Amino acid sequence: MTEDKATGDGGRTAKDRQLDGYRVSQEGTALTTDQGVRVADTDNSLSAGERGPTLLEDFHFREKITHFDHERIPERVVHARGSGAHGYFQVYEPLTDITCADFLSDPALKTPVFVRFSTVQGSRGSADTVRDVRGFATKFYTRQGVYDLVGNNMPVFPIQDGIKFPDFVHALKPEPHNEIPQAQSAHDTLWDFVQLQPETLHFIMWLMSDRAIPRSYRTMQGFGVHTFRFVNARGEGTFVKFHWKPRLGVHSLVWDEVLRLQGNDPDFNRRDLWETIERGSTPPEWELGVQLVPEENEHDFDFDLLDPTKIIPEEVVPVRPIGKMVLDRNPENFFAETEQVAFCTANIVPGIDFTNDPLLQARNFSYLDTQLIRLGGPNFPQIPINRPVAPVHNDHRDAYHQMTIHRSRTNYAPNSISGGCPGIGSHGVFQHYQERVDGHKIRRRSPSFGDHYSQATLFWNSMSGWEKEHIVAAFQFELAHVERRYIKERMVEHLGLIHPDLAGRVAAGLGLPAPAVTSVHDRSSPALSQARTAFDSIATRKVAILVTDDVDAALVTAVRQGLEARGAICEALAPHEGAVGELTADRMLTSAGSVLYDAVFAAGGDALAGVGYAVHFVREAFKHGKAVAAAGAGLRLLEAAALPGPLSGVVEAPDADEAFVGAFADAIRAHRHHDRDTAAVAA
Ligand code: HDE
Repeated sequence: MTEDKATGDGGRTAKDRQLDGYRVSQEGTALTTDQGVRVADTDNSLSAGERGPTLLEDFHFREKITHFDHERIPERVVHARGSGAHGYFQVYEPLTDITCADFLSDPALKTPVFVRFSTVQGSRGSADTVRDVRGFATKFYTRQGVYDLVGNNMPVFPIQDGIKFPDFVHALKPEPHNEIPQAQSAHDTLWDFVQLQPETLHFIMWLMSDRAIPRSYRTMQGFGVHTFRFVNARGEGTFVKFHWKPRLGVHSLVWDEVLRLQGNDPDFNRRDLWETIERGSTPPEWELGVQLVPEENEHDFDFDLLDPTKIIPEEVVPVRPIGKMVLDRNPENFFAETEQVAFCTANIVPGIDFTNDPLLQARNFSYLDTQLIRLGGPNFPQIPINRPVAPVHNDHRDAYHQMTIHRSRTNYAPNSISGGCPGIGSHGVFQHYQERVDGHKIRRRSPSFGDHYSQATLFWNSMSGWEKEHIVAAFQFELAHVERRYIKERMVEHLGLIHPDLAGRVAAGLGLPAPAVTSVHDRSSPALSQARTAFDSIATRKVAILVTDDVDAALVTAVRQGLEARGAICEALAPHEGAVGELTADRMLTSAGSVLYDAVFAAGGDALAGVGYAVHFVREAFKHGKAVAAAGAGLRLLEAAALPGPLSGVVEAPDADEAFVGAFADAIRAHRHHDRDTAAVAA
């Protein structure tokens, strides 16, 4: 059982080797029917005469069309649009004192994983960059069976009890009469639900924040959301909350950029993940952290640990880093892997268990149920991407798409004919945590779930100035799209209970009176602010270098080399493809919007200042808070762009020396310069 150790076999995991058995290459093959019969012609159907009717006996035609007619399966009812990747997880040190999970016991072990990131509201073909929660679902192929950590990029959920999920999702999705709007929360039904269901409010604060518009799947956090349980070999439990922290920090887009990206590249997040993994130099990486709460401290908080609309502030219970995950291989076939992967919160392994969080309990039912319709029957765990690497032996039989030829003469237990096999193992078996449960059968929300405002206030209090500005603007944008005035008014009232400052600012934009001031607490959790994330690297940031034929090639090379040595990705953009002076354009300027880049360097030559699209490009990048640099003849472009100043993140110099490159890199490292958010510049 050492095949998953960190060394050997070129870094390939047990899952890779298992998938090898299903991988098929078409190279050098001849076309056949599904029955293996070689085909002579696939361009013309069999007909009675050249201009006559098509014949029913054309089995190749019928098979080809029939297969095509059945190519689609239902998309996921939520999280329909997603992107997946393979990788591995490695624990830093054995956690055997708190959990008997094998994959958390040995730092030398690389457990294969498959991760699927997703948006929630939109259809499979919707744009990536929308205001939405992102799914962050991880399948660990452990030696003890499959463990699924099916999380989101926000640590709280809009509802407390799973029975409200259909209501929430119906309200969120396009409205039923005209199926508008696609992948947007800015419409009446969502906000109607929110104003009537204040348990949504903490989540709504997150949704209105920049967390809902991540720059990349690689720069967002992941959360298990629920409180789970670790269980050790002695059967002792510890409450646990899971956190994924991206190595490159938590970075977001800005709203205007989001809107323009939907046209420029609807696959922006998907492409970013794919290209980064293909490039290989800085594979996406997260650290897994846990917040641990001993069983006896369950009631030490002013909220209920079982309430999924609450966080445990990191300042109260610190996040302990326990391991890292690296995604280093793209799927080979989107449908076979990313579309057919089936996650389920009930897929747990020894050492991890549930709690009575009512949302989690509902999920444990929903996920298996949904796969039955989506993947067409109970044998979906046999689909290659879903197969555990641990051996599977049981008496489940038959059903649609059975892939296994069970040779046993028995399919029941107990049996004597097959020697009692498969028998009950004695070690490594899953043992449910022995929790005492006692109560009346009732339909009632626990009073301990009753406070819907304090943590929404905590979130607001924890934001920096620019984050608050973005939240206010998001509320204004969303509520401006709501037709019914009373819904806006009710929302402003709710916001007043979160923070009068928030309510007043949102109300002002909507032309509504600010609600009466109520007193709110002033506690904060600084760890919630993106202003405190990692800004230590420019690795994988994309830099556009604007050039024209009269460009100084040495200038471009110096800057490019300096930035690439720091891990950035540079592309030279010129008014035309092909040779530009002594350089070669990576892309035609007019085929690439500034929104596809994190920074822009105006390199020149002299002609650049006269290229209208280049002027627009720089102004737009500036408007979106990006690092803007110019040197040599490129300075003229900055003059033509007439950027307001002085504002941060604009770097200018006659020559591109090391100091210039260093200053530009520092400006890029800051990700976005938010003092420009309100700068009066049209782009
Ligand atoms: Fe899900 N959710 N969910 N959810 N969810 C699904 O399962 C559901 C919830 C999450 O990439 C569905 O296979 C209910 C919380 C992710 O394939 C479905 C409830 C969290 C994904 C479903 C929740 C999530 C799903 C749709 C409330 C964050 C995508 C297709 C009780 C912790 C997984 C599917 C992937 C997918 C039901 C609440 C995250 C219908 C009933 C809380 C990341 O089963």
